[in-house]
Amino acid sequence: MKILNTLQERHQAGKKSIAVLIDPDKIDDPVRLSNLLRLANENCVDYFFVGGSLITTTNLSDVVKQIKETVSIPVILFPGGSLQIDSSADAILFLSLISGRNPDLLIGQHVVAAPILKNNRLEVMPTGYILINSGRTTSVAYISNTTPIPEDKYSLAACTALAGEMLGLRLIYLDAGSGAEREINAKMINTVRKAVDVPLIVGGGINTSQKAFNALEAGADLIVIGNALEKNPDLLIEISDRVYDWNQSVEARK
Ligand code: 1GP
Repeated sequence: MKILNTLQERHQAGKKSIAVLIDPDKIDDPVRLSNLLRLANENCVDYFFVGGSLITTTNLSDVVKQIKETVSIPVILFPGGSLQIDSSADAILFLSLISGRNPDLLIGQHVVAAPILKNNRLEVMPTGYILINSGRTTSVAYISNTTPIPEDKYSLAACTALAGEMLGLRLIYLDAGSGAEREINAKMINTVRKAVDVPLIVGGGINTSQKAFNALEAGADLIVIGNALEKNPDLLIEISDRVYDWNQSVEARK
């Protein structure tokens, strides 16, 4: 089954998922990556996101290859630009940065990437990407040359997501940016959740299991954890326990 369909089914059933974000730039040691892969595998992580807003190294393919050779968890590219395409992954978030007004990231890069994607087997997942202000300027805000939506402008974010859904985007990704000072607040997640029917991805600054739980409770379908695992890989155990408990309680209510 396609990943998009799985996410839609899980969303409709009220079940939650976890993605671990791997930024190839931060993987300087294959041993560290294999430890993270083992931990992810043992803790029922649903997806790997691979990418970053600025990749300065050339090891994207090596990272994807190592994941594919080690575990059967699907790899979804989370590209910072049209150069970050690797056909050995399973899928790609085809991101349109709809919170910004940078035409290159709304449609320009997509025109360059489309013929490449047409000719390979990656599942293309059309995604409305919405940046929310989270304190100090994040790499993604700087590199994308866009202004994130202020964190208390709930209806602005909701209307942005709604417009994305009406344009046919199949996922909405609310991102505070990697290593964000503040994660996206529950009211913001909940307001956007109520505005759209598509699955909602939430990430940026989730560095405790309580923050992960808050995001799930507010309506996130898939939470993305990256930075925090660099310092504390065992956080994944705590977060996956909470997601497991959540999904068990959904099963028990059936
Ligand atoms: C960033 O949403 C992702 O785009 C994950 O953020 O690295 O802060 O977990 P963190």
